[in-house]
Amino acid sequence: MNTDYLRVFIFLILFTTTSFGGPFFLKTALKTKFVDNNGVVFFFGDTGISKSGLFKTNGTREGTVLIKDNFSKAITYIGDMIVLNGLLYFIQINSYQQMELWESDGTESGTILIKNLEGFSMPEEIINVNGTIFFGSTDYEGFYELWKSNGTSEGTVIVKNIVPGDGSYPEDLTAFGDLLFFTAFDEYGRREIWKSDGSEEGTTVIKAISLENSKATNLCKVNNLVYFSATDGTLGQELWKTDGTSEGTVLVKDIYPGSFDSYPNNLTNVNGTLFFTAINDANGYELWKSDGTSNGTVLVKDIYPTASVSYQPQYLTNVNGTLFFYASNDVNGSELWKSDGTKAGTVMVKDINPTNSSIVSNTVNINGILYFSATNGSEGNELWKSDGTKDGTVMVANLNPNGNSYPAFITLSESGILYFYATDGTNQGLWVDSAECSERLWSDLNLDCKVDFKDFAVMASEWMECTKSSCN
Ligand SMILES: [Ca+2]
Ligand SMILES: [Ca+2]
Ligand SMILES: [Ca+2]
Ligand SMILES: [Ca+2]
Repeated sequence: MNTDYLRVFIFLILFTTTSFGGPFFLKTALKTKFVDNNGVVFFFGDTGISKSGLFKTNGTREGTVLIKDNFSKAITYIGDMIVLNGLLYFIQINSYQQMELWESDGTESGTILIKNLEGFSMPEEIINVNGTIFFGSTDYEGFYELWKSNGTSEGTVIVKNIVPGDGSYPEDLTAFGDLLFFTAFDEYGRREIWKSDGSEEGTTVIKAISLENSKATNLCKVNNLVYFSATDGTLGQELWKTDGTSEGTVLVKDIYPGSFDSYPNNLTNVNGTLFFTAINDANGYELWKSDGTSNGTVLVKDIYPTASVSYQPQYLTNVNGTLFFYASNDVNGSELWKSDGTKAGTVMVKDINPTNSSIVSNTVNINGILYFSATNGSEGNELWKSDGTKDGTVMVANLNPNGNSYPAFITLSESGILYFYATDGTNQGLWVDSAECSERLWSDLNLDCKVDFKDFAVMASEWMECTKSSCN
């Protein structure tokens, strides 16, 4: 037997007997979101000291490929990323502290700078409205305004200089059919609700709700309406709705009667019903729902049965028609709850941390299962999942046996592989959980659920990588 084959044989004998299940570490990565493009996931990985590059992965080590290195010699800040028509769009800050809009088709030559936007104010979000991407950016005077791009340099332009000589600071970007709804300051310093068709003349205030400042915020599209929080100057910050017309922009309900604010927040569409949190005198901060009418806007349940305590329910997430959220009662601390919209159907899923609160966050619906980060009080902040039952609410893995793994950016790719950011105490970056392998074989280096000669090729290439450069 050839000595190479003998080595492979020994290698396979050594490792096929050892296996473990659950997520595994794939690549050191920046703490930015993972964006799926038809089963291939884009992310920013580490390529050296203070250097990063754009990678793509299919969830295997051999399928994890550097697309383009060295966007910036300094630490790179990556803003929001979206995929549109098979192309990745992202904003990064270059080494001159200027924002740049980039596009990538997944190849190095196809990863191109669309436009240097020059300003430094990083937008929180890029959104797609019917094939046009919208984002906030600094204009040539250095003020933050609404921009759009069609993927070309000439087509990347300011939509409207809403407040010349100052910024309008667009926020709450929301797609509404062919239109963008958003909030922005007008020239009088009032934050109002706006709409835009992408043209300068087609970018207008929908309704100036208050002569002072309507403080419009928290937009959420449900069916053919956008709900939001605003004040008319008399009734305080309350729930409003709009169909995009001035006359169709009306108060839904004065939840905290009179000039007091109910501060509608966490607006979430659950299969056509709006859920949100609001405060009033009788109940404190609680879970509400609305069908768009005043009578149909009701408290779902007074979970913390005193008015004075204001633990606001958080992380409202639609999981195939069931609302999951994080809320506090007077017995269990803050824990995972679910609601079908009825009082009786609003229940704590599980007291995950029996001695304290479970610090639920990063909630996401993955094919009808809620994935989230939480702590049970003894094993640290780890990846959990829930099917809505007590027994079906379990820790996926204790990735960091000596502390917190802090899972974040939990993303399902179209190929059914779960990607997330976490640390096991040593390896910080991209972790993978593939549903395809019922159990993970330790020597399955290319992560195809089999141990064979392909794994030896991965081992050999990693060994060669390490001999030509300094691995430690
Ligand atoms: Ca009020
Ligand atoms: Ca209460
Ligand atoms: Ca608890
Ligand atoms: Ca742990």
